[in-house]
Amino acid sequence: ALTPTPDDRFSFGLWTVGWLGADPFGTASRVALEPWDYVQSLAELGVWGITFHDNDVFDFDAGEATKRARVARLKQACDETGITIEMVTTNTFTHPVFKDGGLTSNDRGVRRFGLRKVLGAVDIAAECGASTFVMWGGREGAEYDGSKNVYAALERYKEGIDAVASYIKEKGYSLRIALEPKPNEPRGDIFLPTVGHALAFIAELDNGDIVGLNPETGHEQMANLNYSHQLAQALWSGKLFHLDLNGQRGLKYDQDLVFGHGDLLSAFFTVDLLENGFPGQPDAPRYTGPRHFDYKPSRTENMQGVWDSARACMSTYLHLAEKARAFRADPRVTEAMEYAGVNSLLEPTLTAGESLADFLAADDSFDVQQAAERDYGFVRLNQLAVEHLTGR
Ligand code: GLT
Ligand code: MN
Ligand code: MN
Ligand code: MN
Repeated sequence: ALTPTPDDRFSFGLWTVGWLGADPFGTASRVALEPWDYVQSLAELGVWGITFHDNDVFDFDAGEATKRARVARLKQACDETGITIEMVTTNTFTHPVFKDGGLTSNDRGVRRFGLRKVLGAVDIAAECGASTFVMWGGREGAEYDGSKNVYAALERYKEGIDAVASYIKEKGYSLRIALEPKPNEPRGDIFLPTVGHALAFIAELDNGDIVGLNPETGHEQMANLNYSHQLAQALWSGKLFHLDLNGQRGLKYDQDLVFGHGDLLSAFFTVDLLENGFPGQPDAPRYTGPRHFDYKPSRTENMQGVWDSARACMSTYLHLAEKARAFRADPRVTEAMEYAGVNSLLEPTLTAGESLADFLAADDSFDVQQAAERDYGFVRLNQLAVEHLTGR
């Protein structure tokens, strides 16, 4: 059951298994394969889908004919191996022209160039049958407060995202945009640093109906946030369009570890939410998209380690899914959740039809002292999760 099949709908970015290990201190430790060669190997592992940036498939300065030929070759490899291209995105961060951002650069010429590049990638996404278009604005930000008018930057960001969304609508593409927050790296401060900031931004858009989120485990954790809570709020807002699963150990550079190799207990509850939904709420929104991994095979590994780490992401997910199902089915957990009042939170605070006047006049004969002394049993409930996780 820990061997993935396409039914599990696991997907990988070409830039994940394709990461060559170059970091700010060292050059590549592996050699590049062609995009279609990664597809072949991923299919053999039981992967369902892939995702890519325009420049994972063709060079930044490739001509039209080369672009077309390479995308066609990739598509063909996907068709032949039964792999779905589920998401496409644009690289607006590697080339130095984007050093001050693609959509929020102080240089208007760069913004016009960046927007054209993004629209070009939207066409590729539609042509490849993708359903999601991710926008990670890693270079949209600043190092120095005085260098950027943040009000104007947000106006330009809105202008850019709205333009991309209206292009999708005009063309009749069945694509939705998913914004990917990150607090910092490569910029000192990135705009839309967390899920919450992105949700507030989306609410201000003219075309926000087709704009949602692609939250990444490590990115939220770099902001010291609880990833499962961020997923939950995105679901509550109807905006969890896609996700980037990986691992991160604490507040440091973006590690992009294998899923589960960071905060394992948090990964357990992430999978629990994705697989089992909100407890006691079968009708609440659920995530139905691909289980997408955005991780980097460590620089210490050769190709053996690349495929081992891709397999590890998937088998850990399946393992946690099994554990999370057993956790929810355990009568001790049901009892502990009952004791903890987990389902009592489903009940509205005001009674149906109760006016505020009635409410203020009501006598609940509430015992403050007794409530203050109540035991919630959250620790016992959490220990049951730990015991399921560790197989005790
Ligand atoms: C880049 C980034 C990732 C994003 C990718 C999408 S690119 O690797 O670090 O988190 O998801 O643009
Ligand atoms: Mn990501
Ligand atoms: Mn990351
Ligand atoms: Mn990353």
